[in-house]
Amino acid sequence: MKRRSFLDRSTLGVTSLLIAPSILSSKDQEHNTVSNLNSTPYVLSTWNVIKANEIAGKALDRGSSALDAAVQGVAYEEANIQNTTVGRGGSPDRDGTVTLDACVMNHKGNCGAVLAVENITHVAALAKEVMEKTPHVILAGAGARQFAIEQGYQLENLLTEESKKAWEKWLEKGNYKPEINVENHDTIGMLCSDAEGNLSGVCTTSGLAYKMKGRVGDSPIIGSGLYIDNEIGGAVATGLGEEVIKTVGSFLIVELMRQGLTPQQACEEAISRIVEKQNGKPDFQVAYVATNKKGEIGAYSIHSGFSYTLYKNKLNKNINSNSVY
Ligand code: SD4
Repeated sequence: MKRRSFLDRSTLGVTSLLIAPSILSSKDQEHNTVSNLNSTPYVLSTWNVIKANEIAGKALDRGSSALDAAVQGVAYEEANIQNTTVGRGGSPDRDGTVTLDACVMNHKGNCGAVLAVENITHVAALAKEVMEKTPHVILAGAGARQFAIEQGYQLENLLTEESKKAWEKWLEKGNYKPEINVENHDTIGMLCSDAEGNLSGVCTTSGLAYKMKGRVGDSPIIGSGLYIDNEIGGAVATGLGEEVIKTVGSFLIVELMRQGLTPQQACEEAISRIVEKQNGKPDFQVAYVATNKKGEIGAYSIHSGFSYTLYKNKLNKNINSNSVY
C-alpha cells in the first residue's frame, strides 16, 4: 500500500477500516486471510533463522514464557559464527572491534538494553538481566561489559578469522563507507506469543558493518528496533538503523495497530514514512515484522529480498516477504 492510498483510506476513519473490509486492497485482503493465526504460541522472526525460531517455538510448546523463549532462540544465532550480523562472528566496526547491541521487552512493558558491548556473545540475555537485576533500562559500552562480568559471563574474542579477513578487505577500499545494503542483513528481531497469549520480543545485532566506533543503531533502542504492548501487539525492525530511529518505527507500528490498522497495514505505513523522506526508492533496506493480539502478522520492506520465519503449531517456515514498497 502506498502512502497516498493509506491517507485516502484513513480519511474514512479507523472504524470504517474495521467494519468495511471491502475497502481494503486485494493485497491486504489476501494477507489478512493467510495471516490469521488466531492461536498461540507462535514465534515470528526477521530473516531466515529457522533454527533459532525452532528453539524458541519448542521452548514455548514446553510452556516457556515468551521472553525466555525468545532469548533462548536468538542465543543460537548469537553463537553462530557463520552469521556475520549477530553475536560472535559479527562484522567489526571500522577499527576492527566487534560491538554488539540488543534489547528485550516483555508483556508487562518492562525492557532492558545493552549498547556497544565488547567481548560478550549473549547480549540478548544480558539485556534481560539489565531489565531484571538493575534499576535501569540501558547499559552501554564498558559499563555493560562490566555488568556482564559481574553476572558471570565469559569474555570472548568475538572477531573470527573470517570477519577479520572481510574487514581487512574492506579497509583496502580506502574510502569510509559503512556497509549496509539490500542483502547485508540478518539482525534478529524475534516476537514470541506464549501459551498464555503474552507477547514479548528481542532484537540482537552486531549492527552496521564497519560502523564508526561507538555507533549504535535502532536494534537496542526501545520503540525503534523493538516495541511491545501486550494489549495491542509487537513490532521489530531490521535494516538501516538510522532511518528506523528517525521514525521510531516499531513504536509507530504498534500505535498504528492501536488505531485499528492490521499488522500488515501498519508495517506498510511505517515503511512509507521512511521512503517518502528520500525522494524515491532509497538504496538501503529497512524491513519490519509485526503481530497483533489476534495473532495476525504483517511484514513489509523497502526492497525485495526480505524474508521472515514463522513457527506455529510445530510448523516452522521461512517465508519470502514479497510485500515491498
Ligand atoms: C543497525 N538495524 O544496527 C541494524 C542493522 C541490521 O541486519 O538490521 N542489520 O542499524
